[in-house]
Amino acid sequence: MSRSSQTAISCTLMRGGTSKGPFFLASDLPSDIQTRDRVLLAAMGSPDPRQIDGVGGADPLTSKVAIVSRSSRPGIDVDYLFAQVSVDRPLVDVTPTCGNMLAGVGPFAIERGLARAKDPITPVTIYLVNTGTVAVAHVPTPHGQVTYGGESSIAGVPGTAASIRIDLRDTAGSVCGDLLPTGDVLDQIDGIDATLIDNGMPMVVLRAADLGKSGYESPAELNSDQQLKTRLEAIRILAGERMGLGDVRSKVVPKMTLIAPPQSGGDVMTRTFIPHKCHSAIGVLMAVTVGTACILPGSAARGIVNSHDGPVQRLSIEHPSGEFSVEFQLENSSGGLRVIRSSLIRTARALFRGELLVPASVWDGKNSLSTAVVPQAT
Ligand code: NQM
Repeated sequence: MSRSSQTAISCTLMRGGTSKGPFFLASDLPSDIQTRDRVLLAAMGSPDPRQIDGVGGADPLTSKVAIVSRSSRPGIDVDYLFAQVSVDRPLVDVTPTCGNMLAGVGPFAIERGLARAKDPITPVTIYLVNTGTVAVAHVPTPHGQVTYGGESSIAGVPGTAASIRIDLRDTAGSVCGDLLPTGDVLDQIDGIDATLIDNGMPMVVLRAADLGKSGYESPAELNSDQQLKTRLEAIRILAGERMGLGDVRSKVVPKMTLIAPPQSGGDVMTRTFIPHKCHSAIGVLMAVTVGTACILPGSAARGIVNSHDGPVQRLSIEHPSGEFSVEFQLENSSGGLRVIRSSLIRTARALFRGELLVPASVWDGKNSLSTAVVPQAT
């Protein structure tokens, strides 16, 4: 594996939804977690605001890694571990998952021989290691070949591509243990109404107006508002404690969403911080979680969101670059309203296949899961 002073690791660079990053087979990475994280930092070029010495795109949305392996769990095709590599800090966070990178997992699994393609669509069942939840990605595979070209467009990605329907189940409490980790649908933090919720992503949902914002500002405007960012971080730290996440100063969760009445025919307007930078759109599990907050009676979204009725509800979540539709299947149980399935459409594309090189001083290529030496019994 080691060529001159570099170690070569087999890799596919993929766009998954509105995110992008290298996809690795778990067996090609170091088995030891500290070494693995050093490899991921070196691969992306972190820490450095430009990630100049790596393949990261100098933005949280393009500083993401997917690690995929064949699953040994019954009924599951592959395990997907997501890693958020900080751009400017030497940190790799595997606390939350990423639903955008998830869109690339099905095609990658099929192309790397971890799932067998069917004609015309291959359902790939994926275990999300970070959150312990399961997703089924329906990958277009006419004649048993992954097809990336198609007619679907998603906000934040130019052009069109083949649509991948993703069904998510049992996402409630993915990191916090409960859908509403404080037990309440509405809390007060720092004098402000907030819904603290985790339906796949720990989130704090706040009304933009309560922070003196319209909710229609551009991400650039919000990103340059230091006063707002300081206030949001103070709320996030308090919320993180209450959500059972401990001290979240060096964690990327909870993420923060400001909501406002819809502007373009959707159901609610959003501005989401991940967690310190305003997203140009909204993440997948963030949309699922914010959408759930919008459906729950008595949440911070009351009076803002267009409400729907029935066991299957489609919510259009507006964001800075368009809208994100999520279909929710609901059940009314003794414990209240429950989301039993969320479905959405993403697209993905393999951009590059080859070897990613990291300095051999970071990793000499030994002790990957595929080459790990099994100690002899004595
Ligand atoms: O919520 C951004 C993204 C995400 C996360 C982030 C995501 C999700 O838009 O499922 O996809 O949280 O940094 O890719």
